[in-house]
Amino acid sequence: MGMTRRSWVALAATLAMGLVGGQAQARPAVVKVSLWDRGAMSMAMLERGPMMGMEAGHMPNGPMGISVSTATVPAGDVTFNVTNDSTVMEHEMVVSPVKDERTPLPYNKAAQKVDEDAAGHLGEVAELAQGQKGSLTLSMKPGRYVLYCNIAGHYALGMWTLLTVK
Ligand SMILES: [Cu+2]
Repeated sequence: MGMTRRSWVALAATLAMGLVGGQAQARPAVVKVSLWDRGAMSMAMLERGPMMGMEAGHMPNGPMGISVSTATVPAGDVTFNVTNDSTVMEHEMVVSPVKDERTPLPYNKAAQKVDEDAAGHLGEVAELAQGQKGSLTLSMKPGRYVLYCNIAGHYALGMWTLLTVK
């Protein structure tokens, strides 16, 4: 039974290093990302409703969206495990930095897409068919980021969410 005094000391040292050594974390933080929609009629909302882009100042509540397992992750390597949970259409996930949540992302109205180059494109899991999965790992600095789907019309229909890196 029982641990020796020596092993208790070793255990305590390991725990202390775990608490202090946040930067030395070996594994990337993981964010599970679900891309979803409310079915084939979701796109019909585009002509009817207001644009539900980021500048609205609140989280979107549209016919399609992006859900994350955590909205805050530690700085360093972050892995996004993305699933397109739609049964009817393609989605994707693009990552861009956010300076101010109330400033609209650069948007091309004719194309109905965020201007990824102007917004600052950090990485993406592009064009997943329904049911498909994809993964992306980024080295992330502290700050705010937006995850969005940039298939035409989807951002405006509320397909985005915010992520904080601390
Ligand atoms: Cu989409």
